[in-house]
Amino acid sequence: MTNPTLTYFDAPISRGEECRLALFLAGVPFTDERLKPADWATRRAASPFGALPYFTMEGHPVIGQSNSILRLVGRLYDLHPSDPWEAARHDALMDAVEDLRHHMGPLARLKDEAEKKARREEAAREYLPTWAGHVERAIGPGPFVGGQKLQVADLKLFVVMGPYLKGAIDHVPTTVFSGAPKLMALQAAVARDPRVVAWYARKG
Ligand SMILES: N[C@@H](CCC(=O)N[C@@H](CS)C(=O)NCC(=O)O)C(=O)O
Repeated sequence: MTNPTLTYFDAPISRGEECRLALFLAGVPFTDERLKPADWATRRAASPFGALPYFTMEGHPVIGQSNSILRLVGRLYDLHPSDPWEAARHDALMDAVEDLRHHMGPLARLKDEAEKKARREEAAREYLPTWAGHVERAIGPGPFVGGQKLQVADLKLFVVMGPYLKGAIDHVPTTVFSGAPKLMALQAAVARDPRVVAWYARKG
């Protein structure tokens, strides 16, 4: 049996990185397939949903959609709740991360720099703090979504927050989520998990 493969762009970010982290934390040996843009152009048509990431395991259909991959890995390797209601609470937070990406992604692609600045500043005042407030109320006692256990929903929240906290999103201050202390604590708890530290040390 060959190792499963996670296919994504050659970048330590976003939907692909959260799936890689989930597989690494699960202790699953996997092929970390990283595509260059030119490779993607030739692979897109054959990929599920015409998008990355996707997950390939011998004997099973290819799985697309980051949240479906995370739920699958979580169920297979005990990183997602088995109770349906608790799982739905985690799923809702993972869907909320996708909401954020769908709101902010188009702003990154704006060609007019003045418009991009204005729209991102507006998001920093309104959308992002409001989003963080909703997530904050859904987290529970913490530090993780499921209490003491780090699971795939935590990885997704951790990955989406990274570029904002590093100041990589121009015109959005690094304090944009500071009004959500439980969310900030969750991000910090994931960052210091020894397996997460090991993943980033391994990547150099
Ligand atoms: N709903 C999908 C969205 C996938 C998506 O938009 N992926 C982006 C990368 S993060 C992509 O494939 N972009 C390249 C393209 O659309 O050609 C998911 O959660 O996986």
